[in-house]
Amino acid sequence: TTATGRATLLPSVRAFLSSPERLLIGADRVDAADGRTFTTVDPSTEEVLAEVAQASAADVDRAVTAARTAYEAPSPWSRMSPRERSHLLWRIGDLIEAHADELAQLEALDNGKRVEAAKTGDVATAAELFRYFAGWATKIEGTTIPMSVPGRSFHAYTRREPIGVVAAIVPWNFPLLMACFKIVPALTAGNTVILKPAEQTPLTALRLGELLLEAGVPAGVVNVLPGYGDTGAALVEHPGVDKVAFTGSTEVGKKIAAVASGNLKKVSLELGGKAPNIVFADADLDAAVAGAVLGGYFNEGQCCVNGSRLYVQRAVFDEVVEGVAAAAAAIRVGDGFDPSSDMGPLVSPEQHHKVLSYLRGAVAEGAVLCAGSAEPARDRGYFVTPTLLTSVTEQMAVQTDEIFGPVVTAVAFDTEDEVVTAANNTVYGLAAGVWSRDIGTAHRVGSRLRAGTVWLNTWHADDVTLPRGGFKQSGWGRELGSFGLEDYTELKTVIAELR
Ligand code: TXE
Repeated sequence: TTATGRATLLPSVRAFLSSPERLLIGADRVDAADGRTFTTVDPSTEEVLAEVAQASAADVDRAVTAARTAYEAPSPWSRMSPRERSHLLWRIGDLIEAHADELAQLEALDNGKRVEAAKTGDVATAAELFRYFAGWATKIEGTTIPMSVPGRSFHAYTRREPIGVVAAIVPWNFPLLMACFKIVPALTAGNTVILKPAEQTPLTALRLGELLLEAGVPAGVVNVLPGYGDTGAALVEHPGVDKVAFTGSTEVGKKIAAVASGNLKKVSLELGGKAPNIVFADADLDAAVAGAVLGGYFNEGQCCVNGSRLYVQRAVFDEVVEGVAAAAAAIRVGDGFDPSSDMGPLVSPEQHHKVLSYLRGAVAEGAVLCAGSAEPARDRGYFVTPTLLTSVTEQMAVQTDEIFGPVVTAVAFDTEDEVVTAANNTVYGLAAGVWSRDIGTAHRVGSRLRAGTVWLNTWHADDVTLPRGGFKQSGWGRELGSFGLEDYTELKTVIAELR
């Protein structure tokens, strides 16, 4: 393990980085069965942070056995009462909060995001998720349902039972938080979990696994298997996995759905997006500009619900574009550990290359860069400046594809019908937004947009209480809130004849 040279690193982070990053199976940190490892890199410095055990199909087998044993009666987990589970979940929330600085530093090192953003966003929300779902553990209820069979008498009711072993396959943009999006409702409902973090960002998942054991989660209830796509694929194929919960690209989501069509395990998918952000001329333009900036560049643009397509009514187009361009130009790009940075690097060389290629392609096709540049922002590290493109057509790749970087396109529109058609002209349907002072316009347009989340006069406003997920090719199922919990249960109908 190569520790990084940063002066502000906590001793606990240094200690974690200097110990071998092994798999977590049952209660044990173990090497991969075939001894393979991979490295994870600091996106600001391109330095190797750690060498991490790389799980193969043999390790997936071991983890499935551990998760299955932990699940099946009479295991401690299967015997734990809802109230005990509730208390345990709350304790984990407290433990995450107690380790907030450490987790935030690890996240910032591995992903590149600002330490402060990781602490107040990712880590704080992760802790809150445990607390919110702690309340649900004692409230997973069924219903009694009347039956009408002439001359006979019945008592029929439903039960919500855990599904079994859940494979959680997560991406690198919010590594800890996306892991918790899946682990928390899974545990609340009584499942066991095998977590496969993204190859770019395995560190906080491994640290979380340790904290869960420390909080009292029984061995085998959560296992952590770092690795690449083949590790994820082995989980999807494994007959001992009952459900796959995935967040990532639409491309991989389709592969997972195809494999699951063979073994019919339950699948929930949270996939890509290309959210339209619609500004009407009667909007509060200062708020709309601020919302477009937050919606466009939050998390270095690496967020599935970012408002990457800005549509502005023609009368205010120039004013809004100038406002967003000025704000984008003022964003200071730099190391996530430097308190003066507003935006860190992208996560990986692949993502850096992808984003710059889209920008160069758009410029070659005639798009105009009003802010930012299609060149790397620095010689070292995967930095890109926040960009705003105009003179974009609906056919350009920069307008149709999910880019996942700080890239916003701005297009002018005249009528409501025209903009609704353009906004919905995408395979994605994750998020959308409308800015207007007319509540009729805002709610009417909101109802016409085909997206799982619609923001009216705001962007990125969110809570762990609210379901989220995608229409169209943005996914299957919903996460968080009570709706999200349902996706981690099987519904059983029990019919008793009263003789
Ligand atoms: O995603 P992948 P990548 C989008 C975004 C980004 C693009 C590519 O546009 O630029 O996807 O990113 C695991 N079976 N999003 O390549 O490959 C993989 O190891 C099972 C949007 O990083 O989808 C990782 O753990 N698992 C998104 C996870 O899937 C497989 C967030 C996601 O990686 C697998 C991330 C397979 N065959 C990227 N192949 C969002 N919705 O927020 C890979 N994986």
